[in-house]
Parts: sequence; C-alpha cells; structure tokens
Amino acid sequence: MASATSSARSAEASPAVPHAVLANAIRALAMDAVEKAKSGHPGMPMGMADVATVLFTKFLKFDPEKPDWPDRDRFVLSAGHGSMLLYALLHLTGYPAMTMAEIERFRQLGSATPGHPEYGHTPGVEMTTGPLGQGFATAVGMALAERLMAARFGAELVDHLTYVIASDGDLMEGISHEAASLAGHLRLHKLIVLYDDNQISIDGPTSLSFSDDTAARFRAYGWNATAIDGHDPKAIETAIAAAQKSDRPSLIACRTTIAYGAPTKAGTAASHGAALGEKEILGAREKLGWPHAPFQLPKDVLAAWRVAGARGAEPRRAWEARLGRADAKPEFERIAAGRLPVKWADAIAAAKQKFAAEKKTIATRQASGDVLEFLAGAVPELFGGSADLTGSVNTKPKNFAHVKAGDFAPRYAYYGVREHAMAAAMNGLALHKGAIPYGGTFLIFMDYLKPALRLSALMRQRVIYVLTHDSIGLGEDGPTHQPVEQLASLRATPNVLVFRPADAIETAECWQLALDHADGPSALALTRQGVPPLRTTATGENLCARGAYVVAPADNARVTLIATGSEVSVALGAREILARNGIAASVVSMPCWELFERQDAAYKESVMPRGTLKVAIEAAVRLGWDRYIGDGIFIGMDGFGASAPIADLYRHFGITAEAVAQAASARLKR
Ligand SMILES: Cc1ncc(C[n+]2csc(CCOP(=O)(O)OP(=O)(O)O)c2C)c(N)n1
Ligand SMILES: [Mg+2]
Repeated sequence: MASATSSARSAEASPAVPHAVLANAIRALAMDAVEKAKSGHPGMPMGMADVATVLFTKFLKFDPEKPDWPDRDRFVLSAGHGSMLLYALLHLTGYPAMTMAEIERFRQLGSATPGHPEYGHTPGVEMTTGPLGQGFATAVGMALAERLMAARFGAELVDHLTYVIASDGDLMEGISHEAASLAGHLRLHKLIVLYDDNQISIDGPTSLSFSDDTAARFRAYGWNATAIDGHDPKAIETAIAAAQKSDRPSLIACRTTIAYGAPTKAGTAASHGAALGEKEILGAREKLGWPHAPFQLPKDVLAAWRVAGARGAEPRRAWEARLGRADAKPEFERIAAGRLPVKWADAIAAAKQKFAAEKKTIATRQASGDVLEFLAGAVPELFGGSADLTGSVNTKPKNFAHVKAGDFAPRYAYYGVREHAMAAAMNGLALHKGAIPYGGTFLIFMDYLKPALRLSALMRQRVIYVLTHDSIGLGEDGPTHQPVEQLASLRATPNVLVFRPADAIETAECWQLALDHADGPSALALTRQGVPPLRTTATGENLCARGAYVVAPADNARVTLIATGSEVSVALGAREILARNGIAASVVSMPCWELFERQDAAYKESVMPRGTLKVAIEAAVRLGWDRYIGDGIFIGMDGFGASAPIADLYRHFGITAEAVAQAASARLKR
C-alpha cells in the first residue's frame, strides 16, 4: 500500500496539546449538545473519543474542504446513535458546514446535526446510520467498491481504506454475521472495524444476552482480530497501523467505558441514550479536567484539531494532479459522477428489437437476463450479483466472471445465501461510487433484505433489485415462496420505483427506467412463468415511462381493465370475452404506479377515464389498488397461495379471464 498518502496518515497533530485534551473536546461537545437538546446519546461518543481521536488525527485520509474527494478513506459510524461523535469530529477537523451553531442545534429541525447521521444532508457523513448493523454491512460494499475501482483504474487513483466504528448492537444484529462472513471470504483487507467493546447496551450489561467470543468469531470468518484498551492512545495507534498491513479485514475490539469521565453514570446503561443532567456534567468536567463553558473550545485545542484536519489537503491535491495526468481521467470522472455512457440506451433499443423480431412467449426474468446481455457491454460500471439464485434470476451475463479474493476485475458477485448483506453491500457500492449495483433474489425474499432496501430509498441510491418468481405464478413451490404482500410493501416505501413489466419489451423499458432513476432504488418484479408478447413492435418511445398506458383501446369503453405483469394477458383475455358479450373494455398495463402518479390529470384521465368501471387485476393483495378502482372491482389474492401447478392456482384463486369478465358483466347489470 505504498502511496503518496501514507506519510500523511501518521503525521502528528500537535505535540503541544496532549491526546487526552483532544479527546476531551469530543466528550464535552457530546455531553453538552445532548444536554441542550435534552435528548440523544452521550455515552458512546464519550467512550469512543480516544479511538476516534487517534483515527482522525493520525490515520484517516480526508479533506474537510473536499468531502467528496473520491480517494478519501471512508469512515462509517455504524452505531449511528453516537452521532455526536461524528458531528464533533466534523466540527473539530474543520468541515465548513459543521459550525458550532449547528452543534448547538443538535437534533433540531433543519439542522446539520439530526438525531442520527443522514447521508446527503451533512457533508462528511458517508451514509445514513441508526438501524444497527447496516453501517457495518454497507462498509463491506464500500470496501468492495474500492477494490473494483482499484482493479480498473490502478492504485495511483484508487488506494484508500474503509473504517467503521461498530457497537455491541451492530455485532449482535444478524446482518453483521452475513456481512462479516462475506468480507472474510473476499478478503477485503482494506476494511478496518473498530468495535466499541463497552459491554453495555440498552437493557444493561451485554452479559444479559451476549456471550459470543467476538474475536474468535471474526477469526473464524477469516478476519484478523485483536483486542486492545480503547482508552490507550498508543495501543490504538499500534493496532490500527497493524490492521493497515493485514492481508485480511480487521476487527479491533476496543475495550472502553461508556460515558468515560461521567462520575456516576460511566460504565452504565443509564448513559446510553439520555442527557446526563447538569450535576453529572459538572462532575465530568471536573473528572476530565475540562473547565471550559459549554460549547467553548480553547484556541489551542481547536487549532491542534484543525492541523489534523488539514493533513489531507496536500495528498488530495497530489491525487488531483495524478488524475489530471491519467489517460483514464474522463472515464474515471464519468463513473465517479454516476453519469451513464452516451448512447447506452442503444442497448435497450437493441433488446427491444430482438424481442419484437422473435415475438416469443418468455418469462420476464428471462427477458431481464437478455436485456442484461445487451447492457453488460454498454454500461461498464454495471456490477451484478445474486444471493445464490443466479441461474433462476438470470442476473449473470455470459461473459461476466465473478470477483474473488485477490481478483476484483470481474463484474459479478456470488453473494451467497445472504440477501440482507447483498442489499447492504449494494448500498455501499452505490454510495462509494464506481459501480451501479444490481442484485437478484426471489421477490418473496425481499423481506429478508428490506431494512437495507429502505436505506437505499432513504439515501436515494441507485440500487437495482431484480426480484423474480413474483406471484402464485411460480406454482408448485407453494405459499412459502409465493409473494402476496411484497408489492404493497415496496410501493409503500418512498423513493422506490416498483416495476412489474408484462412482457419482454416492457422488461427492457423498465430496465431503462431503473438505470435512469439515478436518485433512488428500483425493484423489478419478474415472472418465473412465460408470458405472451403484448407488444410486438419496438417503439422508439418508452411506453412504460408514464407508468401506465393503454395496451388495448376500445371505442366507448364501459370498462377499464388495469393489470400489471403476468395479469395483463388475463385482462386481454377478459376484454375479448366482454367484447363477445357486447361490452367494450380497454386494457391498461400499469408497470409502475410511482411513474403514473407523476403524470398530469389529463393523461391519467385518458388512461383511466371517469365513468368507466375500473377492474384491477394483480396476483397479489388488494392494498393500494382502491386508489385506482374507486368503487370498482379488484381481482387478486386475499390470502396466501398454495402449492399446485400454475393453471390450477390461477383457477383456484379466481384470477382468470372468465372470472374477470364475469365480475365486470355482473357489476354492469346491477
Ligand atoms: C436494528 C436496531 N434495533 C434496535 C435499535 C435501538 N437501539 C439503539 S442503540 C441500541 C443498543 C445499544 O447498545 P450498543 O449498540 O452496544 O451501543 P452503546 O449503548 O454501547 O452505545 C439499540 C437496541 C436500533 N437502533 N437498531
Ligand atoms: Mg455497547
């Protein structure tokens, strides 16, 4: 890891101000900000102040003037409840946006200092944390992204570390087990986790619920694990320096005292998540030897911290000069900015032409795989993967190899049976920049990854979820595998585009829209079973872009049949039956509710005209559909599915053209 930046990593902050005083500045800001807000978590920042001080003054490569510098080290505060630790560090090291006024406005509306760190809101915050375990797992994705970018652009342009502060809660959460196992397998040696081993969580001492040998656990995953006194700056420095040289990911268990310095609450759960109180804070000031008023920092202390914050400016400028000389500069900048290549959409047009020419009945999961064959060449930053269902979800283009320890040139990850870690890693890949991640599993197992998907949405990250086997249409595997409530759950989640294409051409169009959706995740719900082609000409226009459109019009329609995915062909069948009975019905394919909601009233009215009977058909629960059908009819599922051949299931649950036509005719006669 010899690079132009390694010397800066070990620069002394300022010998004039001792380590303990630098760390106490963090402790004071944390307890005072929480006290003023009358809410927050003082214990963790006070306990981890020593570790964070060593990391930020001696190792972390960053530049407050350029928080987005691509080759900066990443720092993830996985235990997001300790947000004041991060805000104090950002202020002390000189991030312009993190003024003392913002520290004083901790947890107030519109401040740069919300209760938990929020990505996109506060410069220097690498991701939104708070849901325990997510930061740890997302950092694995960031460390993977670093390897992918380094493989592509070389160590001259990409050579940085990913640091995490994780708590007991982070390591108890299931996702940490998945993610640690994956990181060990891939030997992501530039990942360094500083574990706040304070033996306290909310209910009390961790001995109430936790007796893991954490170091042994991580060693078993293939990590390098050490344990230190987290209040000994020399030990911290030695451990981080050793971790930097490790050929494996590293866990440093830092034994700390929560709320270090608080006279009666230190070492107890009472300091975890509440203001310490005036008396306790006075006592802490005395114990720590910090006589200064709240929010007052002595000049020399702030100056010493600012020296530490300025360490990165020179390496950052040197890096910019290297980029300036690099042939790969335009491509690096394009990918780092998340801009798609010019003409990438030609790949979508080509896929549509192929589907139009073939006019085949195929599953939309297969169509998706075909689209990816076209996209693989056109979008070099596209990075795929699956949670052990590659062959079923069709996520691996033929010429994609898979990444493995020591080989990060390939563009595919076998994530193993680890849906949750896959989704969090995809968040890390997207946040880091350099890869546009997509990953596949069955739609039913969306629930296994939902907390990470929710963060994709909250952080507005372009992560594409390929979710196949999207209904009872998967047949014999039965109700454990048949999603019914998952579409409603996804549609209820803000910032997510949920696509359920009806045929191959719609699948290509939905992929285009997902890639264009640069400020949020997309979910593609795809069939296991074949669906007939609805669209047989490759229109230049992306008809799915409006969310819903008329696939089969009718003059003087009395009925509007609205369907998604595999049920659009059910609607078309019903339309024919109704026509034979003298009832005109139009059919609307509605691949994406969210995009339809963005259309103007006139367009919406043209697709779903007032005065027609609305019938929605979707092999899932009704929740949400009432918005479109008014007092019309819903044909779908009202409970779990069953194990049987597909045709029997659709008949059994009454999702057939005949049932739809009959329900519509009966209603019109009433
Ligand atoms: C997924 C999740 N579950 C529960 C919580 C609520 N919560 C916040 S902190 C915490 C545990 C506190 O213990 P630890 O992680 O060791 O932090 P410490 O008290 O040592 O700072 C819990 C359960 C959460 N933030 N995320
Ligand atoms: Mg703890």
